[in-house]
Amino acid sequence: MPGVLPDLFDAPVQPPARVALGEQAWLLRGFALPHVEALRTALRTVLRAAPWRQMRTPGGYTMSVSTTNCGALGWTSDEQGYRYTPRDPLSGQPWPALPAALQALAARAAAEAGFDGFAPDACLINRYVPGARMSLHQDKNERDRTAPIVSVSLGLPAVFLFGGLERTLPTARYGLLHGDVVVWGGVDRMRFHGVLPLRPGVHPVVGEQRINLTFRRAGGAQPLHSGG
Ligand SMILES: O=C(O)CCC(=O)C(=O)O
Repeated sequence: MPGVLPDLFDAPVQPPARVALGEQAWLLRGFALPHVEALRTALRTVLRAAPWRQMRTPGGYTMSVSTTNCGALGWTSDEQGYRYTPRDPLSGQPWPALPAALQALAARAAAEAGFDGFAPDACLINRYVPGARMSLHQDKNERDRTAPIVSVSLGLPAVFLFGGLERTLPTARYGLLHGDVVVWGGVDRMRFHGVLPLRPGVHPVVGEQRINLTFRRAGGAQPLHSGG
């Protein structure tokens, strides 16, 4: 029966649109692709007010990523520790506002992963150049840990490490591509995670770098939804 079997074998292999990283943790492949231009425009606006800087860790090391923030609260690190601040310590000004389009994207991704009503008040933006990495850590500076974390990747591919609730537990590795979104919350909210050193390359849209935006609820509890 010509024409039957060849169709089966010729079908392109589609990567799964959603990959379960845990009970309440998902990798949403390409979820941000329709919003890349909005993300890049927002990033340019944020950078004019709050340029990249390499923060120092409490232990006195300089982080390999460059960082900025937008939203009511911005994540900051220096010799005094890790914390969220309402103002950019470089300028003394409030962090640039979180653009509505980005807030909506983060809320949609969270809902897709089972977390309705996500209202981020902080967006940490990290820039990785080749060799830059993020060591294994837990996100624990946020007051509201009932809200998930939504992480959007742009540019060069990276290897994301997703571990357990103890640093020593084994980590799984996931390739993160331009436009991918990872969401973790609930029972997976406190899982250790990190990024291996970025390999050199040139991304056709973003160039020789990777940009990661993580949306969080860093201040008080999420607004209550009245429903209906
Ligand atoms: O760059 C990433 O994919 C993860 C970033 C991260 O772990 C963080 O900002 O806490």
